[in-house]
Amino acid sequence: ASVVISGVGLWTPIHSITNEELVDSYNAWADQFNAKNSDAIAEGEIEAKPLSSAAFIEKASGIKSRYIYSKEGALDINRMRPVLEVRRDDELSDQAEMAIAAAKKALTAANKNANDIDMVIVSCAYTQRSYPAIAIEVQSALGIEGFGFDMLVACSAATFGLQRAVDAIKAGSSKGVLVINPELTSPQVNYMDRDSHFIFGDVATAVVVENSETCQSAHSFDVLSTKCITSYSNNIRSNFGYTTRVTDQDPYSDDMLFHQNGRKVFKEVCPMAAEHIESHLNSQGIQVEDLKRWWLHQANINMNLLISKRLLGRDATIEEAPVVLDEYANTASAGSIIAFAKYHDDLSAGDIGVICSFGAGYSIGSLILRKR
Ligand code: CO8
Repeated sequence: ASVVISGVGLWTPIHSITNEELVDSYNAWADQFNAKNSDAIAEGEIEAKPLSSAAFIEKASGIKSRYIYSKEGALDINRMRPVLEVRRDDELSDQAEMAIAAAKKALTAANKNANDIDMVIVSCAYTQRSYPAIAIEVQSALGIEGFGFDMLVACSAATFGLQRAVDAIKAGSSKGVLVINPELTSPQVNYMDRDSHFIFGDVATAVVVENSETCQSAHSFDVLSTKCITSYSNNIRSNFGYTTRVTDQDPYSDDMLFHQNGRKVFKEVCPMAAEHIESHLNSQGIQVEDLKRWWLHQANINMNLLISKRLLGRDATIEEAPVVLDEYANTASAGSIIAFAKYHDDLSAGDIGVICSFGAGYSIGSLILRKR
């Protein structure tokens, strides 16, 4: 018996924002800011806001568009953040709703129902509240008996959650696990910061992990190995948290939202990720050349090209390392799972692929999979 991934689900919001729409809104906001503050800018007391450009965004990141859970307000230059309605305690939370939509698709793909699952992990970059866990809300809504809990590991939340699931199946303590990544990133995006306003999108992904003996899926993968690593860095950070109210900090300040030193992240994380993938493969007696598919974290096209080139000595083809960030942008931990969801059913039995995430923390997580 082995541990298998037997189903994957992808839920995509209906609303999207193109680079052009985003840049038009940001530039109109920046013009308004600069006009309002023209005296202080002339005096050198305030820095003028520089303009953004769709051409820069596509060239620097590979992103052309992003999905957004609630488009209302995000492009309004007098608001610059999405509007979410407050939901009552007896209504489904936004993240649970996203999670359930992806989970149902994963269960269908795995040919499973709620009775086959006894552990629910909601793992993502943010949860919209501390308790009760979103995972327990999802568990209840889906009618699953067992337990659920939330995990936060920024961009590596999906792979780290999957490692927990694989270990639980391996240990025999669970019969079936749902790992769900409802990435509602837009509330934390600073739409007034040209360096980062384009980076993130909203999405939800879900994966079913079980024992090969119970697997009834048309497209399943043996999990040959998992590997997680973290190394502390302040280069990607958000300071908003439950103590913000009592530290009397401004919840709207740049410091409270996603911010990063993008250049440093790029330089430091690429070699770390390449080394991680290579040493993980080699520990299993697998060579980089043996890989049929790289389902990489989707943060930046140039980053993915660099990582695969470092290992292969040439550019990976789009078939080898599929890209979804042109359409989805960076969806925190869900990126590599979106790539997996969209590009796995063409592989043949015995083909090997790797899912690898890298990001804030720093955190890197990988799973080596073999098509059954
Ligand atoms: N339009 C025009 N010009 C711009 C813009 C813009 N929008 N933005 C920046 N510029 C300018 C810069 O100001 C700079 O100007 P100058 O040379 O005069 O200083 C110039 O363009 C070049 O800027 P950069 O050097 O910053 O440009 P890069 O080529 O490095 O590209 C990137 C910037 C795209 C950010 C790139 O560095 C990158 O992708 N780095 C990797 C970052 C990364 O992967 N981060 C991971 C973060 S995600 C994560 O871990 C999950 C966190 C949790 C989720 C959070 C959800 C909200």
